[in-house]
Amino acid sequence: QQTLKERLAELIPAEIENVKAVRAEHGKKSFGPVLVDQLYGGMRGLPALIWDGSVLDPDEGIRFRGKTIPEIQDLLPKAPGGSEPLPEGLFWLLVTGEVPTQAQVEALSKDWAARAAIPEFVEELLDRCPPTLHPMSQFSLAVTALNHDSTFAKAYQQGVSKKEYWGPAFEDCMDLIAKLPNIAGRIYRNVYGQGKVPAIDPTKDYSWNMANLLGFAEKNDFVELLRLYITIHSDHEGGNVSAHAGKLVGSALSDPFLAFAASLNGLAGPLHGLANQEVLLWLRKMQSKIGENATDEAVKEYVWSTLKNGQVVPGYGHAVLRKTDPRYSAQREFALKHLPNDPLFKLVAQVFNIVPGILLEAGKAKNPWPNVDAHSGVLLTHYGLDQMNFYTVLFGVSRAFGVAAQLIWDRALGARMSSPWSRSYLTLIYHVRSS
Ligand code: FCX
Repeated sequence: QQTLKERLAELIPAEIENVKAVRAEHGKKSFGPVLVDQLYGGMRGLPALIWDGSVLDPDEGIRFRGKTIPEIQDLLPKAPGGSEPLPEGLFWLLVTGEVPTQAQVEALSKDWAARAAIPEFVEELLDRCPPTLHPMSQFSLAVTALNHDSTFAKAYQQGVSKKEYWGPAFEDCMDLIAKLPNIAGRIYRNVYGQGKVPAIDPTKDYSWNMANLLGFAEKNDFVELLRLYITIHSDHEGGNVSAHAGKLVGSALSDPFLAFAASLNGLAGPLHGLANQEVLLWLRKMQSKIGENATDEAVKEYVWSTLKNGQVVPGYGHAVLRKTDPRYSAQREFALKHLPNDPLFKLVAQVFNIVPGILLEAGKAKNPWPNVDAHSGVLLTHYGLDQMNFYTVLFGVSRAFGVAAQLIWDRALGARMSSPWSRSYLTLIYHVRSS
């Protein structure tokens, strides 16, 4: 049976030719104008990056290699007795564009389990972090430190040819994904005093091991939740801060560990991945202010007070999406199936009925609908993982899948160092006035 690396080696030459051909024939054509508003507006809507794993449609949401979330839930291999897709399969799909077999996915689980150990000095580094250091900062430190054993950095120092970059980059990306559960598990146990980190079980899948490292593997529904969670958080096209940062830093031929640490630092921002922590904090504050089982009127008043205080409603709005995030819907489906009577889920559903109307009435947000972060925390809390400042770490474990897949292809296709042109205000004014 073919390994992922062998399949990739077959796919790369044709893809190199495709890119060459498209650049030769269309290289001087425009792919859209650049508006002055986009320069000041966070580059919204500016098509400026190649990202192959996924594409985000404002109305329909994410497609992974052309497939929607319900499609991948249906098509990708599952664990024995499970009904959620295994993230191993999603990674295969992101890298190759092909749906893997059950045996290929099982081989990936084994491969990652075999690569999962982290160096002792990284364990010590984490053990020395004060529990008051945010879990995302600890996560980023540890991932940066993995660069110590980077196959790519070593190969580069030894003068590897450009044509061979993708091989060592692939090895680093596999190591990166494989080692994240041990890092995340250690942070969780250190920060929240949850005892010794258990060993990886090489007979189990990635998500089971992640759940076990956190101490929740005996709850089968939690393991299923993690399989879904990692799958849907893996990739969201290339323009979001974490994906973009990883690609940008990787383009300097910083190895995948350094590149992904940059992704994590971006994900740690409250407008991006940290929003899943913020949502839970916001819901808990709401409960302490207006009590549980509050009326719609009381919830409305609380939402308005958030806006009047100059704060955003966390978990709502999106830079690209203009409808309810299908990642939100997938998690809502999971909640309806597994925890329909959970009081916090009921509050999340009540908020879902109220917030969009208020954001529309307030008239600022271009998208009043919920995003992925509005729902993830309530699911984790239900199973007892209620340490909200850990939530973004799980988002980070998942995001590695999408960033890694693109880093491999960027090295395979010889992506050049990213270097867009920046202009000063005065240059801009001169240009627009004289054109
Ligand atoms: N609550 C209140 N105001 C909001 C809002 C919200 N949920 N969403 C957008 N707005 C405001 C913006 O702050 C902006 O105000 P300004 O004109 O005073 O600067 C205005 O509406 C227009 O913003 P808009 O174009 O709709 O949104 P942006 O593309 O600028 O920003 C984010 C998108 C996601 C940053 C924004 O909607 C937000 O802050 N949401 C809350 C935080 C959040 O949930 N982030 C997670 C997003 C995502 F899923 C992820 O990356 O993980």
